Amino acid sequence: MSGSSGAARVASVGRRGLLVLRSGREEPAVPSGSLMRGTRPVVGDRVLLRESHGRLIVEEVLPRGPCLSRTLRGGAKKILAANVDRVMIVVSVAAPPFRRAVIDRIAAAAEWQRLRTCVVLNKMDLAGDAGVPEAELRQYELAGYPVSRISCLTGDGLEGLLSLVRGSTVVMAGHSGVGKTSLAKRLAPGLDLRVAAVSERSGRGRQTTTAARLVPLAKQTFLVDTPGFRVFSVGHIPGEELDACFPEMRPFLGACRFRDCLHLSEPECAVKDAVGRGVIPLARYEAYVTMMSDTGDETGEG
Ligand SMILES: Nc1nc2c(ncn2[C@@H]2O[C@H](COP(=O)(O)OP(=O)(O)OP(=O)(O)O)[C@@H](O)[C@H]2O)c(=O)[nH]1
Ligand SMILES: [Mg+2]
Ligand SMILES: [Zn+2]
Repeated sequence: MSGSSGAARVASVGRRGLLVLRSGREEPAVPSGSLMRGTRPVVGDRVLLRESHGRLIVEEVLPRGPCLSRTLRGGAKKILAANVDRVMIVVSVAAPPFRRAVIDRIAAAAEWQRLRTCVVLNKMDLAGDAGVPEAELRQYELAGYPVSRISCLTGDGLEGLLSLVRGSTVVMAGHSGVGKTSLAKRLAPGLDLRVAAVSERSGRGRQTTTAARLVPLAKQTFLVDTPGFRVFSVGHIPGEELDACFPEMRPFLGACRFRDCLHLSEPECAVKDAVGRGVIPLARYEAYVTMMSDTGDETGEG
């Protein structure tokens, strides 16, 4: 028996097949032969299914909306999730320590796709010892990124987060061990996902999540849990488009002496002038300069 079985969303992609989400239920499916030669499905894709001999076959990947991507070693672009509305950048107060570079990078990748972005600072229960990087977080708030301070351990701040994501597909991204999967489990209790302690020796996460997964939270609300990484390269963003991926720089674009100014060493640069006057935070400009020489994820972690 075979027949048309309608539409679904890709929940996860494995080596041999994938899981699709249909009416809130996860079911195994395999890509059709012709699909294997064309667009490979990624998490979040909307797909058309056919049922054949009791198996679900993915016939077609529907045209993609906005995606969050990063660049791998060698320069290939990897899509973390497709058809997303929002990006949630997850960082932690401690264990692993707060690192701001990842925020600059993921935010730029999100801006490039015009995705709404927020920052989630997890492990607030550890703030007593580690302190909260308030000055840095303020810079992101001024750039237009709401910051939520939460603890997956105590549950603090989680209610507000749920109201922020309602009605959208949100992809979480951040270093290994910051608590992305813990957050997914908190927001979707009963979910069968693995969480593991951060290595005491290295202070790093253990890369517990190995593949992205689309988790239904409520009607029309989805959360994508993704594997942690060491480096989030934005080598796929063309150099001349990176300035527009920094909201603080946008008011000054077009005001430089040279129309094709990249705001590096050119004279009479309106962006560098604004940095000098303290209008654009120096750390954000430095992040821009570093990212201008991105080629790919140096560690090669997929
Ligand atoms: N103290 C504290 N620990 C937390 C909190 N949230 C998560 N953890 C712990 O942090 C460790 C890593 O959590 P995960 O949820 O696996 O982190 P992840 O970001 O999914 O990591 P990867 O899958 O490797 O990318 C686990 O031991 C969690 O129990 C929190 O709010 N406070
Ligand atoms: Mg995880
Ligand atoms: Zn300039």
